[in-house]
Amino acid sequence: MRTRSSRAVRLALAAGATALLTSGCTGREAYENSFGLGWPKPVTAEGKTMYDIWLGTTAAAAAVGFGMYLLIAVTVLRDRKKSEELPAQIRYNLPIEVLYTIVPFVIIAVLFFYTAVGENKVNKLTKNPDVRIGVVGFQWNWQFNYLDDKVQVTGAPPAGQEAVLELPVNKRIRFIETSPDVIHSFWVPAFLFKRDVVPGRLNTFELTPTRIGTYVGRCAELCGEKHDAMNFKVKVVSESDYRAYIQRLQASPLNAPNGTGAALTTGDN
Ligand SMILES: [Cu+2]
Repeated sequence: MRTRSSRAVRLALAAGATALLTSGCTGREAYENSFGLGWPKPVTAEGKTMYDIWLGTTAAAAAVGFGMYLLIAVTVLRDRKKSEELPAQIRYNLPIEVLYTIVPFVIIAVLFFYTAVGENKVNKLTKNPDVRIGVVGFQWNWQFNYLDDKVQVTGAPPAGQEAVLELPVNKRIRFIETSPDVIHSFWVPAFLFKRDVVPGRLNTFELTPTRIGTYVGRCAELCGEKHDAMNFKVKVVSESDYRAYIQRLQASPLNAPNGTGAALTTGDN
């Protein structure tokens, strides 16, 4: 029995050491390779803010959780039945009651503060964004309007050609969303950002992609029968690749404004 349990302990230690060694790195590298406690690494400047809030709230939740388990363990071990004598019967303890009213309030206030500050930072609109993209979510696909260059790309519904949104790296992109039918939701997990696309409204936000690459995009609002066909891709490319892409779009008559689906064009604001 003893041998088996000591072998289990040794195995657990070996597994832990292997995990540490294989993930062993420092600073920036550690950040790139870490698992983000369940979150992907953000590839936008704004995503870092949300990522930090996530890490902070998770750390706070973990601290509260460990604190509770510790208190339970102390009570279980210290106050277990020792004799037939009934322990002292206490009705209330004012200091402790005040403490467990104030402490959660302080925790919530701090979390609320950082959330509000982060939200304001991420929602901020600038006077002169570098690129303006009109995003139209419709049943059941996406249209991306390059408003500065007057070209557009439309994904073929329901599951034909996937809509691809190309964006230049390190440029501030303004997204202006709308929908001609029902509520959709523009979601790029790697951006750590999601915003509903609402008929009759122009939801506007700005993001700055910071890493070249191809990222998955989804509709995150159940919008009807072929909701699952509303997949798209975001390609973050260099400035020169972006210009070349826009020129290719301009050369194709299919991608002229209103070339496909006049009803879908986003208002220019
Ligand atoms: Cu949708």
